[in-house]
Amino acid sequence: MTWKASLRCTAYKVQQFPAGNLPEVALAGRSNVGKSSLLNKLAGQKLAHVSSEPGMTRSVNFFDVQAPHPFTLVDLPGFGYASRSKDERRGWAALIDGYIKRRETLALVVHLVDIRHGLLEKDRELQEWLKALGVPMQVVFTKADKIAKTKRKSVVMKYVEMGLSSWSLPLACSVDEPETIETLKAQIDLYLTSALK
Ligand SMILES: Nc1nc2c(ncn2[C@@H]2O[C@H](COP(=O)(O)OP(=O)(O)OP(=O)(O)O)[C@@H](O)[C@H]2O)c(=O)[nH]1
Ligand SMILES: [Mg+2]
Repeated sequence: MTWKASLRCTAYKVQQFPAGNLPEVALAGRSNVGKSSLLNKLAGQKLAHVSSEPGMTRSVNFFDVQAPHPFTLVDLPGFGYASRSKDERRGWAALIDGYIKRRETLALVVHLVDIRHGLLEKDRELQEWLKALGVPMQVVFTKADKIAKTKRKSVVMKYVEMGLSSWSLPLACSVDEPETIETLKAQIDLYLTSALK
């Protein structure tokens, strides 16, 4: 499935969010978990900035995607990164908060979690908060290449047994394994097809 994406808007403040006209799928998760990297793979081109240092994305970036079901893919700043100044962290938190609480077109949050770490406290807080707001979420374990293919299923099942909310069974993705990216694309497409009716 080929998707074509283009940047519509970069927002540093809630006031800069564009009018929502398409269903939105937002990538959320801790800093450095691989949100922007995954976005680039989904889009099939390098649109978002990636860094080995946590705290790279500081704005909310809206990308319009031409797909069987057109939608907007949103790259959010990461959370849980302690080494920035308090003011800066407060600004990002307000931005993520403002986006998730107020975005009427938000259809699905893809919650990215590092497969090596599983859900940490901040991930649990995000899940509780989304549940309380009634926002559907799909869990995706990132950096799957860090774990042998033969062990992935049992690792994912262990995290499932420990408790998590996900629209369908969590997926394990690696930016270096195109088949895992295709599976996620199919899942998002299925969500947009079936759940939004
Ligand atoms: N091994 C491996 N590394 C990855 C993968 N995805 C991302 N990375 C690396 O993880 C680091 C962080 O990637 P980003 O995409 O910038 O992470 P982010 O979640 O957008 O980070 P913030 O914008 O700071 O919240 C980079 O060094 C990436 O190369 C993956 O699937 N496998
Ligand atoms: Mg990023």
